[in-house]
Amino acid sequence: MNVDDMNITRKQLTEVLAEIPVGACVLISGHTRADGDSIGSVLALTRAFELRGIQAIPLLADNATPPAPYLWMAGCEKFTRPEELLPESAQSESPSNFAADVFIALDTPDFGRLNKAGELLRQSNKSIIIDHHPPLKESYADLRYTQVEAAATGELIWALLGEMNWQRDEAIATACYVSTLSDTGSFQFSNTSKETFAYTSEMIEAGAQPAKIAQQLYGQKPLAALHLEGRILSRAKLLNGGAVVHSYLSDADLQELGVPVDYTENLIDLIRCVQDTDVALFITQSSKGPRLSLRSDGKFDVSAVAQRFGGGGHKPAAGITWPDKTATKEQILDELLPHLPQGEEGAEMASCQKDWKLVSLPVTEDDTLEI
Ligand SMILES: [Mn+2]
Repeated sequence: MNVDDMNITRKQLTEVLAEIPVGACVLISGHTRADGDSIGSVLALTRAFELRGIQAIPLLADNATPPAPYLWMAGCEKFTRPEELLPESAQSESPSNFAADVFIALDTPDFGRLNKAGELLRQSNKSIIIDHHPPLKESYADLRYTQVEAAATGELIWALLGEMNWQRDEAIATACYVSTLSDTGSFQFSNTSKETFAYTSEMIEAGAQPAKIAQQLYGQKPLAALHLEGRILSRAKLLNGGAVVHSYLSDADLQELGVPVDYTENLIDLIRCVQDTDVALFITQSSKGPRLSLRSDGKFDVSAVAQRFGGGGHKPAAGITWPDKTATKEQILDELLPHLPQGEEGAEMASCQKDWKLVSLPVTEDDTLEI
């Protein structure tokens, strides 16, 4: 389809959504390896349809349960796996049919990231993408609305529901807050704007509880997850003359330490704080092949580098599923590092050998008074 026909304006999107009738079967999906924005935006839009008397089904892209940190969210129990709607028959490999009236893909710029839900999109009568990722040249749906200025798809959904005068209850506010908190790295990343605070302020007004949500998302890890983080921190290394900080993890680490995959989201954030670095690079070696995460402070465009290797994302945050599934970490670094920023010769060493004057921690009169 011609790209110009497929991209729609915000006004057109609101019209399309408003015209979906009661009784329609609506599937709403996020992307593979669901994160906070994927889960939050899907639950928010599902609930918004429900409040209009339209039965929408929140769909996972993978045949898995939502990650543990999100299970407390209202409506999370309604998440449906693609295999529940498309059971493979015992005789043949081919899945059965399930034709939704409307399939809405959220936070997912490319078809591959719909994973198992992709087949359900193909079988649907109409498909719509609502997203904040920079749009790819080719689209996979009938209609596409993209707003790259939105910090999260959940933020976009919140604003959209407001513009359409659709009801926004506490569950929707909470889901959109989860989206925004996740995608802004707790309001730390360069996508955090004054609009972000304006919208999250409205979400709090409507019942979202910041402390409770932060505690659920970041304050409820199994001890083994901390041990995994320790391993990742101890492996952190400076490359490219100190311009790149790198660490990694493998399936074997998870098995050895007994960490569920649910606690592997955003591990790259552990290392991106190293001073004077421009890019953080995290490599996950799994049975499905290597997966890379790249982050920058927004000055260096990591999505351009990711695209060279078949990946994608935003300017400050991108990912790559490495094309060669059998590549070692060293081979990946050899190919990738020339495309990342270069620092000065010897800077890696200098950063580790600063002449710190502090030899012991300062002691206060009464340590118990320190908070
Ligand atoms: Mn997002």
